[in-house]
Amino acid sequence: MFSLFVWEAFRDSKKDTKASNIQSVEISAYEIYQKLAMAGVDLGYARELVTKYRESGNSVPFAKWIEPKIRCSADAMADPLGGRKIMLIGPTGVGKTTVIEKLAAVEALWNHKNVLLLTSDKYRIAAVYQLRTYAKILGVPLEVIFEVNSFASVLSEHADADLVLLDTAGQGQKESKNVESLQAIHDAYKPDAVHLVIATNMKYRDIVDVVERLSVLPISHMIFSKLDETVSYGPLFSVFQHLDCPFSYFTTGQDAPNDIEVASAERFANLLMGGVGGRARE
Ligand SMILES: Nc1nc2c(ncn2[C@@H]2O[C@H](COP(=O)(O)OP(=O)(O)OP(=O)(O)O)[C@@H](O)[C@H]2O)c(=O)[nH]1
Ligand SMILES: [Mg+2]
Repeated sequence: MFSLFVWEAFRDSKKDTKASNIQSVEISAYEIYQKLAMAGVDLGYARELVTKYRESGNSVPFAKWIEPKIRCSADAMADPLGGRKIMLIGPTGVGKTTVIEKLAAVEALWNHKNVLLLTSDKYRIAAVYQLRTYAKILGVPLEVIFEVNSFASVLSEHADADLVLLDTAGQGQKESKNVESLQAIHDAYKPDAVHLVIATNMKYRDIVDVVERLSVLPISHMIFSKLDETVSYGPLFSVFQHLDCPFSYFTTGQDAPNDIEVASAERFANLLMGGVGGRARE
């Protein structure tokens, strides 16, 4: 399949490429396409990228060329949190609560911020218990939001909080009611940033479906969790075709607070070209 594509895509280039360069250009384009395809990048998108890369003159390695196309908080020198009031949304089980725990630990312990934890995931007693235990260990307050109209009083009670992190219940694939209640929570909370958490081991079609359903909310950032649980990062990269907002964080394991890093394009480009997704510093 690949060789057929390579032949068709690069056949015409032979006409205007010096004979001595043909071999290396073709092999490199072939390898890049193959790596993108192996990583699970949407094939049409992979073809488009390789063609554009060739048109750019191949003056830098592909991984470097693609970096500016991967919008990440670390590269923009932007605050990855995106403000004071943060809201996390995403499908069930992707790691939202774990991200909240990691961010709370990093910001409270390392950056000495007054952190307030909120959760609107009131139905799952075990989930609230888990977050409450963690909040106690960190010595930060946790408030459970039972009604959307309690946001105003809770926020004014904790007006001294430098950072407010709101955890929400997971969104099942087919529950439109949940999206409506999430919207009501958003409107009452009025967050500065909405981070959509996507797990790297999700299927591309499911990611697109989640993005489409949850796009009724003003998603400002994407967090990619469970980088350690896959070797194909292409579906995540293809998300840029559907949602134009930066990656804020990557998570690389279950260990809080260690397994979280601010997203960088260099890291992601490396993963896309066959790197491994465990902790960056190991
Ligand atoms: N391997 C790995 N596991 C993770 C990572 N982040 C979270 N997990 C695990 O994924 C499972 C689900 O994590 P949660 O944080 O409860 O996920 P959630 O999105 O809050 O789930 P719901 O509230 O049920 O929607 C837990 O077992 C976590 O330890 C990660 O980066 N890597
Ligand atoms: Mg949770």
